[in-house]
Amino acid sequence: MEEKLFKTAIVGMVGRTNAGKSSLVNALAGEKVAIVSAVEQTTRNTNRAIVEDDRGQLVLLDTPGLHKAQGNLGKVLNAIAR
Ligand SMILES: Nc1nc2c(ncn2[C@@H]2O[C@H](COP(=O)(O)OP(=O)(O)O)[C@@H](O)[C@H]2O)c(=O)[nH]1
Ligand SMILES: [Mg+2]
Repeated sequence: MEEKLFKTAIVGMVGRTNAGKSSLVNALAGEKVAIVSAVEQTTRNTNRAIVEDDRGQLVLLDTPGLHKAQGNLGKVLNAIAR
């Protein structure tokens, strides 16, 4: 029996707010899986997108990103990203 190597990687998107993380995830996925917005802190949970081709698989985790938390929403979003 032939054994085939399956490559997979998990990629965390942890750039600053409004850096274009969700836009990149959507572009790589080829469809809209994450909300893109000029309003900061629109991504409030960790969206997952899976991109596959014959080289392997990427699991993209789009997070709210890390930022200097001001108030409770910011703290919760940082915790989700971490
Ligand atoms: N000029 C420019 N704007 C971008 C680019 N990528 C995303 N944006 C815009 O930047 C804003 C924030 O994008 P988003 O993907 O939501 O950023 P996130 O907060 O890091 O997820 C949106 O208004 C996007 O349309 C880019 O490559 N160039
Ligand atoms: Mg986002």
